[in-house]
Amino acid sequence: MSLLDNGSSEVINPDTYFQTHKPPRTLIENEIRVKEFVNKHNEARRKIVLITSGGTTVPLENSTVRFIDNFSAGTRGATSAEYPLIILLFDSFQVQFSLQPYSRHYSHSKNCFLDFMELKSDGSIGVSSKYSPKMKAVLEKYQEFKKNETLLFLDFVTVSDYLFLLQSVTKIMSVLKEHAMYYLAAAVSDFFIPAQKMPQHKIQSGGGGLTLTMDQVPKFLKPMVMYWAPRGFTVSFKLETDPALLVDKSRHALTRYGHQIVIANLLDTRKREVILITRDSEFQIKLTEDEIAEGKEIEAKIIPELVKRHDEWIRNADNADL
Ligand code: 9Z3
Repeated sequence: MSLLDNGSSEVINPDTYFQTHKPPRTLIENEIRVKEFVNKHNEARRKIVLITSGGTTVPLENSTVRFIDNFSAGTRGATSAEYPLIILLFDSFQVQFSLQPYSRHYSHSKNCFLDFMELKSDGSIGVSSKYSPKMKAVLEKYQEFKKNETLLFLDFVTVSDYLFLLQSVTKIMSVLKEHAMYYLAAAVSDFFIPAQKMPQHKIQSGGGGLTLTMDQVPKFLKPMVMYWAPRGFTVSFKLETDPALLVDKSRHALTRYGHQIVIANLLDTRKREVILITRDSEFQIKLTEDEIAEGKEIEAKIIPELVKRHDEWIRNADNADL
């Protein structure tokens, strides 16, 4: 007998999902913030990249005590958001905080924050001289983005928050047409328990084990690419643990959803090797041993490649309009 039986799960279409689930309480205020941000940059004809980052949780109770989480630390999204682009980041805000751009260099460090400090001879407190060159460089970049207001930060916790936010944000960003890039790096749950099937209160123990039946999360990429943001440049990530499945599953996603790029990565090697897959090409991006030793991050190669391809996408659309 198999421990897992995922053949009988119900498939809900995205419209039904949105009709039968409550939007997050902060959705309207977030939509207002996003509209302001998008309109400001759209007036200046700037490109905007939506980065989704971190993992979504799946609650087991409506008044949630327990939930299912996943491994994502949000490194991919937070690292990608440090490049000089106009960015709308939505990031998971789990119990184990997901990493955020700039502060990520320190927040999950094994050092206590006090280890980064030192007492100066005049009695004042400052950054330890050992860490200050790197911290200065990060601080300069951080202050630059704050001054220019080039990053808008929104957060989600559950897969439901994520889906509602994604629908709203991509619809608002669709005014940018080809100037929008959607970079979907969040690790989105594949299975969930619909609100109407969840108990209201904490599941009680004492009656033996617990058996869960979960439905499949609706395939939101299809309506996103077809209706919410049809002219944008969409890049999704495909995560697998079995190398034999990776490329086929990524190709399948491209044909099924009709978007532009799938970045295929394996759990174990995701920080040093990915494959950019389009309908007619495969392009490997890899860090060399020397680059890994220097501390180079793979996003330093992924982002410029995507910016180049997005610019081509915009040029092709401009030529088609002529
Ligand atoms: C990814 O594959 C990301 O690269 C990682 C990054 C989540 C592996 P970390 O956050 O890890 O840096 O620790 N994201 C997409 C995973 C995903 O849920 N993809 C869906 C799928 O595979 C399609 S949108 O079906």
